[in-house]
Amino acid sequence: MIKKPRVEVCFTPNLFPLYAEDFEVVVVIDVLRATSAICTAFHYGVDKIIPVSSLEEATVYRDKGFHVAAERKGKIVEGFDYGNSPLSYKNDKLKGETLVLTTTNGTKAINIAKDIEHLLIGSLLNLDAISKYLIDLNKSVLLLGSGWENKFCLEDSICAGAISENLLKTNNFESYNDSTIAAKYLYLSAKTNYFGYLKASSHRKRLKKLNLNQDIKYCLTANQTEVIPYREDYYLKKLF
Ligand code: 3SL
Repeated sequence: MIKKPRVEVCFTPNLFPLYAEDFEVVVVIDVLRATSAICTAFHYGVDKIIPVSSLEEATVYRDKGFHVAAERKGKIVEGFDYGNSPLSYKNDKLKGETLVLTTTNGTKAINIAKDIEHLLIGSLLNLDAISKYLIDLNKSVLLLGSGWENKFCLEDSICAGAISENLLKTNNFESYNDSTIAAKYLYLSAKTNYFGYLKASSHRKRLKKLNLNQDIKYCLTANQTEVIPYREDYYLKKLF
């Protein structure tokens, strides 16, 4: 019997080593807000994004004259021109340019998975587009939530549940892990009203305190772009 490719969910980056060796494809998800910002920046014409994990690396790029975005704890880091608000990339200021990005969790998760053959960027914004791409690719895929400082977070798990459901309902994929079942049920409970469902979630509250409600609403509105960012060498490009 031909084995079907698997789709599984890994809730946090520190669990990634437990899953990594079974997968040729990893989708990194940070709905609030890094992967939503990345999808938006590509949608509006950014050419390349270099994800870096530390502020030290970001500073080196800044001093060389790159455009650098740096976020920690939801805020733009002093001395940098850009942060992690997807809304700030909804314009053509960086069209054709390279952006260096460092965020609290999202860019770290991307770099943790850097040795995987196909590394893609997912969010609710490109939900259907990335699901379709993964269905066509027909390889085993791990959906990696960025979490918050290696702790579980709801919005990434819901998005992972949505993508895994899209794949599993084709009957061309299978899954064995309870994390994937849990993500599916979170998604099914949340799918008619992501914003309301996440009202008590830690990151929604954290961003609300920073007056970032518009960012939250935007990031939780599915299917606003068809772009699929992927890792090529040390930077991200968009496939479509
Ligand atoms: O953790 C991250 O990478 C960020 O997306 C966090 S924030 O939404 O910018 O606060």
